[in-house]
Order: sequence, then C-alpha cells, then structure tokens
Amino acid sequence: MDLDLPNTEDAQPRPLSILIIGGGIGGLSAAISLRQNGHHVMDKSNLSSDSGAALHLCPNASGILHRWGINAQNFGPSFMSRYIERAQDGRTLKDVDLAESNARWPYPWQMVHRASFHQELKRVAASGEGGGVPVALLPKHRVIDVDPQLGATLEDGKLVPADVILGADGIYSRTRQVIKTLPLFRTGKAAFRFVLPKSMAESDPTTAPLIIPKDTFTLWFADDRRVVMYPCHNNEWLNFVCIHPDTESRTAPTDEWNKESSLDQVLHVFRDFDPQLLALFTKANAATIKVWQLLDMDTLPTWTSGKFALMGDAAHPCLPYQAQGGAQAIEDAAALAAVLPLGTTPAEVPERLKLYETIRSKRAFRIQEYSRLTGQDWVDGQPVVGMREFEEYNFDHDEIANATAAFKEWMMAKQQQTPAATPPIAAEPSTGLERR
Ligand SMILES: Cc1cc2nc3c(=O)[nH]c(=O)nc-3n(C[C@H](O)[C@H](O)[C@H](O)COP(=O)(O)OP(=O)(O)OC[C@H]3O[C@@H](n4cnc5c(N)ncnc54)[C@H](O)[C@@H]3O)c2cc1C
Ligand SMILES: *[C@@H]1O[C@H](CO)[C@@H](O)[C@H](O)[C@H]1NC(C)=O
Ligand SMILES: *[C@@H]1O[C@H](CO)[C@@H](O)[C@H](O)[C@H]1NC(C)=O
Ligand SMILES: CC(=O)N[C@H]1CO[C@H](CO)[C@@H](O)[C@@H]1O
Repeated sequence: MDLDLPNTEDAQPRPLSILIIGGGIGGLSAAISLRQNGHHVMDKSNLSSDSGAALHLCPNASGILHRWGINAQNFGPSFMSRYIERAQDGRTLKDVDLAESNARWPYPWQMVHRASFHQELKRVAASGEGGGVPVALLPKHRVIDVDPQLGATLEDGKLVPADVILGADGIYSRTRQVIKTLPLFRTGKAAFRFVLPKSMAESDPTTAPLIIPKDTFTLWFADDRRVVMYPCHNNEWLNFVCIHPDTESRTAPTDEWNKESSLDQVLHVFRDFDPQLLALFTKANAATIKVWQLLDMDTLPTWTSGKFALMGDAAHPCLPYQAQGGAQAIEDAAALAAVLPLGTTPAEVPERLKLYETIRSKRAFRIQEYSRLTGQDWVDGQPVVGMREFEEYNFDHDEIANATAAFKEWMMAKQQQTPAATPPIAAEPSTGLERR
C-alpha cells in the first residue's frame, strides 16, 4: 500500500469525532476515507449485508477504492468487456468489444456482487488497514433525530455528540428532513431483480446461445421496458434487472426495496420477449426475485446545515439507468476526506461541508439527470439517448484529484483574506493533500 499517512508526530492535531448515519456504500466509504485521514469515526446503522444482487463499479470508482486499499479482486469481479444490445425478439442491434476502449482508463470497469462488496467495505472500515483507527460500527442503535449543531439522538433517547454528522441513510433517508422534507415520486417504472447460476443457463441448449462465456453485459429493449443481464461473482452468476411500467407489477411507493415478487409476474410482464430469454428467466431462484419501484426526487436546495451533511442517495438519489449511484456515493466520500484532513478544527467543519457540497453537487446532479435521460422510453424502436452516451463525462473524472485541487484553491483564497496577524501555518491543512 502506498498511502501517505498523516504525520501526527510533530503537530499532534486532534482528530474530529465523526458520526455516520447509514452503513451502505456511501456511509462505509466515508467511514474508510475519514478513518484513514486519522479521524475517529462511528457508524450507526443496521449494517446488515446489502440487499440486491450486483452492481457496477465504473473505472474511476475502482480507482478510488484502490487508493483506499480495497481491491475488487478480493470479491470476485466480472469485467465489462463486451456490450450487446438486442431487440425484444432477440435480434442483435449492437455488439461492441470494449477491451480496446476500456484500455484508456487506468482502473477496470467491474461488476461485483453487492453483498460481497458490502462485506469487504465493512471489513476494511472495522480494520486499521491503510492507517487510522478502526471505525466503531454500532449496528444496534437506530438514529431517530439529528441536531445539526450537536449530534444525533438514538432510539434509547441518548444524544451522541459529534464534530461532524453525515446522513448516509439512502434514498428513503430520514435525516434528509434536517435539510428539507422532499417527497419521493414515481417515475412510472419498477425493476425486478434476481440472479441465477450461469452454469444452469449454459447447460440448457435453449438458453445456452444467449450466454457469452464471460464479462459481457447484455440488454434487451422494447419501447417501454428493458432487461439488463450481466455476470457477477467471478462470472458464476448472472444478474438481472428487468425494468418495466410499475403499474404492471403494482408496487407501492413505500420503503419496500425488497418487496417479494414472483416468476409468474416476471414472465407475464415480459411475455412479448424472446422465448429463449423467458426460458432463461425460469431458471431464477424464485425466492430471490424482488421488485423495486424506481423513485425520483426534486433537487435539494442544499446538502448541509451546521456540522451535518447528506451524502449518497440521501442527497442525490440516482435512477439505475446509468449505474452510477454507488459510484457517486464513493465520490462523495472521497471529496469529504479531501476537505476534512486531519487538523481540521470543529469550528472549521461547517464551511468545509459547504465546500464539499460545492465540489460535488454539480456533478452529482448532472449524473442524476443523465440517468433520467438514459431511462426514457424508446420511440419507434430507437433510443432517445444511447446507453453509453455519457460515458466520458461519467468516467473521466478523478474526484480525489479534483476535490484535493479544489480544496487547495479554496485554502489559498482564504489565506489571502486572513489578516497578517494569523500565522499562515495555522491555516495550513496539516496533511491529507498528499493522499491521492
Ligand atoms: C435496481 C438497482 C440497481 C442499481 N445498480 C447500480 C449499479 O450498477 N451501480 C451503481 O453504482 N449503483 C447502482 N444502484 C444505486 C446504488 O445502489 C445506490 O446509489 C447506492 O447504494 C447508494 O448508497 P448509499 O450509501 O447512499 O445508500 P444505501 O446503500 O441505500 O445505504 C443506506 C443505509 O442506511 C441505513 N439506514 C437507513 N435509515 C437509517 C437510520 N435511520 N439510522 C441508521 N441507518 C439507517 C440502511 O440500512 C442502509 O444500510 C442501483 C440501485 C438499484 C436499486
Ligand atoms: C433495521 O432492520 C430492521 C429489521 O431488519 C428493520 O425493521 C428496520 O427498519 C431497520 N432499520 C433501519 C434504520 O434500516
Ligand atoms: C473539478 O471538476 C469539474 C468538472 O467536473 C471542473 O469543472 C472543475 O474545474 C474541477 N476543479 C478543479 C479544482 O480541478
Ligand atoms: C481515481 C482515479 O482512478 N482516477 C482516474 C480517473 O480517470 C482519469 C482519466 O481516465 C485518470 O487520469 C485518473 O487517474
């Protein structure tokens, strides 16, 4: 590992106490990045294994994880090496070898099993790997209230004071109310999700032709519904996301991201698709089939108040069409670590959190918007916006470098305003800048 750790010996800066509410991808990522800065981090959430099947880690998200010492090789990635688009009747519309174009990115474009990924984030958070003290994972305590000047109140009525409070409690965030109560609204679509063993598909002559040996992402499109299939878990499982009009699976817009569904329902909603694909669906383990309503939210006026900040889906929920929500939560965590190096004082926290929002919001909102555009129904068998349209914007961004540079600029501008009486050394961030 080549992380430059904060040099705490001469300055002995006091670590911040950081309370994170939510232990999903965003909360655990921030726990890791801030712990590695030398802060004391507590994470309060259920911390069960992430539900859902698989997820993309786009190249730069892989790059950020790599710098934190997390290597997807440890949890069985598949790679996005070939991209196939099919019509609902099975005709091939596009078949693109991505090996060459992927070579321009320094880190791989991976598809990983969510539970394994979540386990690994949890493990690294609770370890001292990459420096810093282990995060205190406190799964038993549900947070019921946040005071953005003080800390958070737990179910037992106890107030936990903290220097920084992060709301990382996902799309159904309760801590979002600290900023504003915004309703989630229907987009008109829902998604079935399930996995099946790839070997089962390969051993059946009906379905075998649909299966490319490995590392291939396939989409089937009808105008108002689509099927996404990609491997995960060392290419041993096939992961499906089947997006369709929500009226046909009658999901309620409640907190039911794991709502049970059934094979019959999937087969009915996709009855006009290639019979080979339907034969593939029948191999899904019925118990794993879930349906999730795709909800959206208006833009929040701000993400921060006092020492409190929202991150991840709590701040900017992202529809899954661009597969970027997890990556955006990881980028939030990278930016938070850049603006909160060891040596940041509690009094400086509110302005640093504002800076985090300034660094992140434009990009996060833009990616939300791109995902909305990519999710539009096709018109007359043609996409309004292609699936890979925004790839450059999404991937060619290094949030560690970007947020670190933005923080440096901000510090310099601030120092120029500081009266000469203040020794410049006091305003200098002790470290963190060289961690990239
Ligand atoms: C069908 C689907 C497919 C997707 N595919 C992709 C993909 O391929 N690539 C990608 O990057 N993203 C994908 N996403 C999006 C991605 O899952 C989310 O953007 C990401 O999980 C957001 O992380 P988060 O940490 O903000 O929220 P979450 O991962 O939802 O975590 C929130 C956490 O907060 C906890 N919590 C909630 N309330 C409280 C409370 N009051 N107190 C304490 N804890 C609380 C929850 O238990 C949970 O652990 C997909 C999403 C879906 C649903
Ligand atoms: C924690 O888990 C329990 C049971 O799984 C669930 O009822 C509860 O809503 C969860 N709480 C949070 C904050 O996710
Ligand atoms: C950070 O990235 C954005 C584009 O995403 C860019 O506009 C901005 O100039 C970058 N900031 C710095 C300091 O590099
Ligand atoms: C963190 C990370 O991996 N950053 C990379 C993002 O992508 C750009 C361009 O492809 C690279 O230059 C960065 O190193």
